[in-house]
Amino acid sequence: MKSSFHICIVCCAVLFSAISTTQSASADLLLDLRAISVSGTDVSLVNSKSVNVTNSSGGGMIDFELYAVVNGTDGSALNEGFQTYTARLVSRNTTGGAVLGDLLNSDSTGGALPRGLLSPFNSAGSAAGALQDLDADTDLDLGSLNDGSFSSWIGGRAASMQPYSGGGSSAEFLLYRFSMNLADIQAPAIGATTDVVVEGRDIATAFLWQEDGGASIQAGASDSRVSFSPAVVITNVSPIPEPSSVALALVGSAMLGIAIRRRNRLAQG
Ligand SMILES: [Ca+2]
Ligand SMILES: [Ca+2]
Ligand SMILES: [Ca+2]
Repeated sequence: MKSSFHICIVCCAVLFSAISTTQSASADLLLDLRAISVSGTDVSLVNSKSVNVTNSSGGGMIDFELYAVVNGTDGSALNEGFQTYTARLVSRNTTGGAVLGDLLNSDSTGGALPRGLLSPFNSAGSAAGALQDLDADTDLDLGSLNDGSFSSWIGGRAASMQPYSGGGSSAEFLLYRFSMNLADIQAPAIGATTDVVVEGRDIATAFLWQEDGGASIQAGASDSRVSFSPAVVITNVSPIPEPSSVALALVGSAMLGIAIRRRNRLAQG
């Protein structure tokens, strides 16, 4: 009797854990920030979440895109939709990092791709966001810290709910493009990092989307159905040897190997 009661408790625990796992797997809305390209000799793109820089006075540029990724639960991405977001973008110095650079949301400072609000999330009432220093580290970020007012935030909205029509297993909507202008890269320590992050306005009307063809969902940044991607991490790395000097070193060690083998053969002969 005691053991069957125990088994029952275990079964309930397993069932409960299975249910919780299923619920947390429905990711709902993710605001995903990705580094897409870099320019300048002291900047390299590792992947969409990682950029390496070396100390220099040469500068460089990192280009970013902001996506909304909507995940319903019925296995089809084609009945997901997206309409509205209100967000800010900040470069924050962490773990000793101090890679400073103003964010840019217009095309006036060069670069191949258009920056700012991207169609169709640029209809009436949208705003590209104010350039201002949100974290007191002297470089310019984008948006606002004030949940109480729409002023200065990046706010993009489409005229109507936009159904997803692309391929892939999750619905991804390209919202916004911006760059970070690394005018003078002075990161103090090897391994120090600076995080570029997306954050949202915490007001119930900040985000508007649709899942599985259902009713529109409206929520703010702190709602459990809204999440934000990990930061794009800019890391100060040691200067990497020039490819030509690496090649020279390889040729040198190969020739040394040949010389040793020849000497050994002569000694044996
Ligand atoms: Ca910064
Ligand atoms: Ca700043
Ligand atoms: Ca779906």
